[in-house]
Amino acid sequence: MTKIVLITGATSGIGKATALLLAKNGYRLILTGRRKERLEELKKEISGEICTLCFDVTKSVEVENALKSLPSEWKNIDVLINNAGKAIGIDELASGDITEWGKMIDTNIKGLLYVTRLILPGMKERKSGHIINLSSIAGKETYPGGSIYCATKHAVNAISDSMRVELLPYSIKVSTISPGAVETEFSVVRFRGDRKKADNVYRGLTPLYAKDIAECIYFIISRPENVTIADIKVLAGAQASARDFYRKEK
Ligand code: 8X3
Repeated sequence: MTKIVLITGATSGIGKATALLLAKNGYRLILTGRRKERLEELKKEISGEICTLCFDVTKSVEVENALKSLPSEWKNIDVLINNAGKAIGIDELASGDITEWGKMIDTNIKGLLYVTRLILPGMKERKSGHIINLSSIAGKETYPGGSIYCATKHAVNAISDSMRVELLPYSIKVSTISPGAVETEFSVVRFRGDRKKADNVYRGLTPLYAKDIAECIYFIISRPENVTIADIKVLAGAQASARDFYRKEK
């Protein structure tokens, strides 16, 4: 039977690239995001069986109402890809903005929890399912100016590792993917819209692209039943850690 995959944050970057690749490979997709117009555009762009749901992962009531509104033929979600996430700012803790901290914590940790909590009961009942949580190299390392973002991604790993044990008796797999430097809107958001600063992150090197991560996600979810990919750490070719890059300056 064709699997149903729900992707959060599907309207851009890794979420969108994953939606395009999975649609091509015949999955039925529930694409979710905050921006209704972008969801509508995406639906037109993708051929295949698509259902869209507009909600903000940080608002638990919105998440609950949206998931409850799914038509019965879309309710049995086989794969959940918790992709929605962001970094805002690269400030040292002493000068950090409390509102921005809240947005990162609410999206990257609470949002993932709100969505997962509502999808798990069905998976447990059916004794099958797969959760893929988007972590980051920032979930394995830390760097100056990254305290809150790194903390949220370390939390994603802790939640994923705990869930993997809790869900063993239900044959529900839990995977994380930990990308390094991927060129998406991520850096533009991190630098609060300053494209020059965002471009500087990838200066002198070829970064990862969203489709590279989408391919890893497709690999993770298409393994046979006897294989669980617990985590994939994927770096750009010219990257050795969160802070080590080999840049070819012009
Ligand atoms: C994004 C990777 O290195 O900018 O998750 O934190 S990094």
